Amino acid sequence: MMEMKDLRKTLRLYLVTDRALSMGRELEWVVEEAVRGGVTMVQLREKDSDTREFVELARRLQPVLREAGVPLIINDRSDVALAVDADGVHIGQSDMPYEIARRLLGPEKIIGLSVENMLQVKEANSLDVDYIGISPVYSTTTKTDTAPPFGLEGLREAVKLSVHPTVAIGGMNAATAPEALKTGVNGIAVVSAICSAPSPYLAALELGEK
Ligand code: TZP
Ligand code: MG
Repeated sequence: MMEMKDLRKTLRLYLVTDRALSMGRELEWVVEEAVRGGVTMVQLREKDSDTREFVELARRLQPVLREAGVPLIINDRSDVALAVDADGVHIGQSDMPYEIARRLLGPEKIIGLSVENMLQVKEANSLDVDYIGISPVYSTTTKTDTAPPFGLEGLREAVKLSVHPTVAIGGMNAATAPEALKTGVNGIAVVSAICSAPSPYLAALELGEK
């Protein structure tokens, strides 16, 4: 476990996995390379796998992530997070309600919540979530059922309004990261810019230098 749950630094470069976008390469390899390149947090996001596969994938990632001191967050599934003793869970607005996820996971685990508009940023202020994911900053082909994008100005406003550590997601890459980070957001969450990169290692390294 992490000593402290102030995630402001840990959110700096947050890899969200997508096996379909990993160009046929093994998930473990992509994650290992990305960790070597400097990602600070990893979310296992499995939209199509069954429960057993989800658990097995999480277990396979744990040795590398533990060794590197990089937290493993499970997308959506509190049961999977508990089953593998992951560091936390990331939930969206139509997933398990935050209070229930917290009750299940206990006070020590990390819980992140996606917010899709300013009202949700405000609502999240009254929850003791560990971070919010501001989603999406830009529209992206990686996830198509998203709310209208915040854009840079919206991101800036959301960061200012939030009492929680923040991470920007949607269209984050080497070209968009510098401006996004200037808003004061604590980090960027990235799918395709790392998973689909010819070298996830170099992609992570470059994004970490922005
Ligand atoms: N949630 C909001 S946008 C998104 C998720 C999972 C996908 C981001 O993918 P990319 O490839 O980094 O734009
Ligand atoms: Mg979800």
